[in-house]
This record gives sequence, structure tokens and C-alpha cells, in this order.
Amino acid sequence: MIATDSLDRLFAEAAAQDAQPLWTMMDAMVPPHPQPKAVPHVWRYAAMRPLLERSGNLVGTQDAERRVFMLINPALKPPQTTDTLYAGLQLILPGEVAQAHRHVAFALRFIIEGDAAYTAVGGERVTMRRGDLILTPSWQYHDHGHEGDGPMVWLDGLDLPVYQFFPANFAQPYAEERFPSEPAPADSHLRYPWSDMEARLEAEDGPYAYAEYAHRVSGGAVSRVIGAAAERIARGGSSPTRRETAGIVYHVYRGRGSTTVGTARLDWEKGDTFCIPAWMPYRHEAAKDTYLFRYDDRPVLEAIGAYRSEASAS
Ligand code: 1HN
Repeated sequence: MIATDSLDRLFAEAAAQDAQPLWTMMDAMVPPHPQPKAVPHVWRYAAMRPLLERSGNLVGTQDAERRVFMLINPALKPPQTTDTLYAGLQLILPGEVAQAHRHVAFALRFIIEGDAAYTAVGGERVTMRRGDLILTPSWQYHDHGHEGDGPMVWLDGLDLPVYQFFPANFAQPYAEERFPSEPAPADSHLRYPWSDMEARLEAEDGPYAYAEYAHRVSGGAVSRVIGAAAERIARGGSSPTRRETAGIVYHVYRGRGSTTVGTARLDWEKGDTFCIPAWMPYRHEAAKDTYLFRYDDRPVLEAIGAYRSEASAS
């Protein structure tokens, strides 16, 4: 026993063994409630749209496998839009092809602008129209092409940060530019048209409605990690105040309003994308008739028994 032992000395010698005391950081290791690192944030389409257009002039799909601006949370690093979700804005121009590849990460696309571009997923070619939700399941070869007029812009949602935490991602280019594909059937499990979702939201009474996308084959969430839903909020209406252990990315399909998230207030309008970190109480208010698209990490949280939600006092 060293006569003059001290905690400082103990900790220094433990650190030399790459060991650290738990008892000085117990609260940080098992906090009383979730502590997301992400902060609430809005990415404005009015600011992003000109940047996308310039990227279209400066970079071709020959040089950029995907021409995308990642929407990175100000408190985090790429590819994090929230702690666990990725969002980006992708541009494709007439005549371009974004070459075929596959990866373990799941992707969804929500179409913001343009039509007549397609995404081919695992041999099914899906035409993309504004408001459509299109799925790219894990490990399916996919390429995008544009045979119509005008720019085509969509929101990409991926579970990429999960594959930083679990280093289980693989990616592979396909040998050709395009993976062979046939036109997808009308009821493809890859495409969820906006008109169907809008009809479901309209069928509900009251100023606020919420509907989840159900996978056409499994009937469950659109993927094992990411779930998706849409909300309708009438002008002057609001959503209930709630919080969830899920992180959420929202996209404004139509309308204008604001969301209170914890102590922050996010103002948004059509085309904007914003995020809600885990466990922060949030509530939307609409200044115009509004439709919001959202995706979240609820399915993976449910799989590990960690999804919780509650109505919370505003
Ligand atoms: C990707 O493969 C796509 O296929 C979009 O369109 C966004 C972001 C990170 C990594 C891969 C696509 C992506 C991506």
C-alpha cells in the first residue's frame, strides 16, 4: 500500500491501463432521461434550392456518384441529421444517370420537385412524382435516371448513422451504369403515392390527423430501422404536444407554420426540412393548411425495447 495514495493518482494509473472509474460518471453513463446530441434545426428550401442548382452546373453525375447536399445537424458531424438518421437533398437533371450501386443502409426518397425521373431498385423501375415515397431496401442495386424535363429534387432519408454505430455497412458498385430493370407494377411495394396518403389523412376528422405508411408486403413499418408517416394540420390548428425516444426528420410537403421543440421554435414553409431530437416535447402549429412528411427511427427502437412516447404538458 502506498502511504500517500490519492484518487488522482489512482485515476492516472488506471488511465495508463486504459481503464476509467465508473462512479465519477455514473449519471452520464445511465442518465435519468435521454440526452440526444442533436439540436432542433430547420434547413430552408429557399436557401438550399439555389445551391442545388449551382451544384447541377458545376458537378455532373460522372463526377458525383450521387449529387447530394447532406443536411447535417449543427451539433453533429456527417452523416448525422439527428443522432441516428441521415437526410440529404439530391438533384438529378434531364439525361443524367446516377450509377447503380447497393449498400446495407436502407434509403427512402420523398419527392420534392419534378417528375418523370425514375429510380430502379432491384430490377423494378419506379417513376417518381412529387409527394411519392419510394423505398430502397437494404442491399438492393439501385440507380436513378431522368428522361423528362426540368430538375428533379428529392429528400433522401437513410439509417446511415446506425451503421457508424454498428460498423456493419457494406457497399458495392454494379459493373454497369444501370442495373437491368422493368417498369414496376402499379402496386409495387417500393412506391407509396402521395394521393393515397392524402386521401387517408382527409378521411380523418378534425384539424389534425396522423397516418403511418404501412409496407405493402409486411404490413409493418417501411423498414427495420426507419418508419415513415404523414400529418395533416388545418390552418390555425395544431398537433398535440408529445415526445418520443425516436429522433425525427420532418419535411413540409405543403403549408406553413412552426414547431415548438423544447425551448426552440422552428418556423417552416413548403420545401423545408427540420429535425426533432429524441425525447424533446414538440408541437406543430399551422398558419396555412399543412401536410408534413416524417421519418423516424421508431422501428429499431421498438426492436430493442426502447421506444417510448408520451403526451406531454406544453
Ligand atoms: C446513396 O446511395 C443515395 O442511392 C443517396 O441515391 C444518398 C447518402 C449516403 C450514402 C449513400 C442514393 C446517400 C447514399
